[in-house]
Amino acid sequence: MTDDAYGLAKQAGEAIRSATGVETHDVALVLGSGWASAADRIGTVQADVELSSLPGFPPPMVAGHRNLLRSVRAHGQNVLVFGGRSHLYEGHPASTVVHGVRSAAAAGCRTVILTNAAGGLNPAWPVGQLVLIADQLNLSGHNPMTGPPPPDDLPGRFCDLTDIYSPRLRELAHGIDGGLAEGVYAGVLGGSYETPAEIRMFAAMGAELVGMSTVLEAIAARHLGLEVLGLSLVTNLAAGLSPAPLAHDEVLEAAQNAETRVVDLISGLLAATAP
Ligand code: 8IG
Repeated sequence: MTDDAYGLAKQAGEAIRSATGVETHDVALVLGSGWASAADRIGTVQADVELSSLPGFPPPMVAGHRNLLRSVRAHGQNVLVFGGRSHLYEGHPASTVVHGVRSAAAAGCRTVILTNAAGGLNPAWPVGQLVLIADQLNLSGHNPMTGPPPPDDLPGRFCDLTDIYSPRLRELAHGIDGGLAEGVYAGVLGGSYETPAEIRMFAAMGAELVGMSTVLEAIAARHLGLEVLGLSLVTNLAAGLSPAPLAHDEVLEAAQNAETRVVDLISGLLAATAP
């Protein structure tokens, strides 16, 4: 990634317009692990683009859907679906991690839905629990707003993170799915999972979810004035919390159960936010 991260995102935004043939996208949807199949069912595919063919996106670590950028028409909106994302633990700088969100903004998006799989710290949540991110702890040691200031046509050097996760979108989401929980997401650098002592520390700090993504993207999105919704699927209890290892079929059942709800939730949100 060059020093000119904003310029590169602008180029990628242009490349998205020409590669998809869609002049303006409205909503970006970033898929975390376990979220891929849901996204195939939210609307009509308009175009598929290889993510790594666009300016600023790194070559794929593994081949497959995670390298796919898909333009979907759903509920009167043009949705830009990112099949995968870059993580700090892969060795990417913060500017690369948030490049998708900035490119989506440059392609016209005013809303971003960030999804992830996460460890759960709330003992009341079973595996398969869907959780709206209410707020976050950026414990990654990185921030996408370090480095050269944004160009003059973009918002300035600092940005307010009060209501980083849109209260309006959370309210809409609760109205669509009454079974959604809410919690604070702790975003860590990763590589390793946590020790039980670290999980006790995060719990004392107010975290109910822990994962290795999302927090930098949410900061970059808010900076550019996007409305952000964060959704976590609890796929494991955080270290030290699980009394007994889960049976594999319980996990599969939980994931399957979540899939239909995820499609309904995202479809409902797209319908509710349509212009
Ligand atoms: I899925 O327990 C998933 N991602 N740091 N800790 C961290 N990331 C995660 C976890 C977890 N589960």
